[in-house]
Amino acid sequence: MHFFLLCLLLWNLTVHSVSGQVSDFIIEFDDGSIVPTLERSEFSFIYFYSDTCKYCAKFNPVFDNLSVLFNNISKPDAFQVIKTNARKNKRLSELFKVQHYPTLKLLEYKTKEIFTYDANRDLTTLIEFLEAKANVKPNYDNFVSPIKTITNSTEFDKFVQTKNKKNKLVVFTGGYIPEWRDWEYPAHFYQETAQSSYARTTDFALVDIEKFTDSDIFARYEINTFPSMMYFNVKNGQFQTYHTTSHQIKPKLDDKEIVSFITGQDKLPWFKNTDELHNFNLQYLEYQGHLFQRKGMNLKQSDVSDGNLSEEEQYQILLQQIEL
Ligand SMILES: *[C@@H]1O[C@H](CO)[C@@H](O)[C@H](O)[C@H]1NC(C)=O
Ligand SMILES: *[C@@H]1O[C@H](CO)[C@@H](O)[C@H](O)[C@H]1NC(C)=O
Ligand SMILES: *[C@@H]1O[C@H](CO)[C@@H](O)[C@H](O)[C@H]1NC(C)=O
Ligand SMILES: CC(=O)N[C@H]1CO[C@H](CO)[C@@H](O)[C@@H]1O
Repeated sequence: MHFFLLCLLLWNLTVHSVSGQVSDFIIEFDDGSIVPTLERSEFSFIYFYSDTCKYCAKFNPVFDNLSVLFNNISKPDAFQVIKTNARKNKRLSELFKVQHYPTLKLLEYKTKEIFTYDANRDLTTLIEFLEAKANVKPNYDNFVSPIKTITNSTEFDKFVQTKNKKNKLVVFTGGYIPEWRDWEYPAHFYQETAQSSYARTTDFALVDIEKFTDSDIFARYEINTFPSMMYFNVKNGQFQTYHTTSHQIKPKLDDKEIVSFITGQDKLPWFKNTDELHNFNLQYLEYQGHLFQRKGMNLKQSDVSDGNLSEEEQYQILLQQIEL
């Protein structure tokens, strides 16, 4: 009996801490609650959806993010993001002449002015629209990112050594790299990857190199190109590196690269310790590694002419030299 109660209690706690969060911000109304819902906000951004529409399914995560960023903000009577199942609740959709789903409309309650939103349904464009039309700003404090931000080497060691049955991915990047400028955004590809099914096996972290306070891990793991990443296996402590040094020529670091890295599709070597990593890197340094630093990919740009060889040609030469 006691055991059963304990299980029930734990189950409740788990359910609340995991899935309670986003739903706290979602406001849904039906035909019976149109007036009280609409009258409490100066502006309402209304999402008309149906259960079976494909584009609604695609838009739902964006709507969730939007609700997290805008609902329950410091002036709750100024603006709200709300939704209604328009197939089941026809009163408002008939009034608003909604013919297909998803339909998004912004209502100004006092003036009864209605804007139909027909631009891209991505978060960035939506936020710009709402800032311009309803004069509201997203509240990023509402969004709880699963990505840990690491600012010093002590924190880094603590993170990678956390024993919780999950591997650890750390991305090293900086705000000066365009694709990483808005990584804190809920819809950034890194945030999405960290919230995807890979979250079951991997903990995600980020080192913003412009805010890092020491250089220990950069020296220890020979990290000198950005963006780059490392992956730590929780079971045996071994790790892999991705583009952390200039000989690992990679064009970019996006969600596809992250996924193929953590799923082992890249077939990169595992290192047991930093000596192994150092020896691995050494074989490249002995050969003309400086020739293989390429503009735009490394922190330091090489001033040595590359003789106009393509990236692939240079890499092939490099591989041949190593085999000698
Ligand atoms: C929304 O605001 C109310 C009142 O300030 C507060 O009690 C509630 O916890 C808030 N909800 C969320 C999800 O922040
Ligand atoms: C590292 O960062 C953590 C979190 O910001 C901080 O508590 C800690 O004091 C820092 N340690 C050092 C050695 O700077
Ligand atoms: C190499 O590139 C430079 C500048 O882009 C060009 O002037 C030169 O003719 C090229 N050399 C060869 C061998 O293609
Ligand atoms: C609260 C939140 O951030 N929700 C969603 C944001 O968008 C991503 C992907 O689009 C979803 O995975 C999140 O659940």
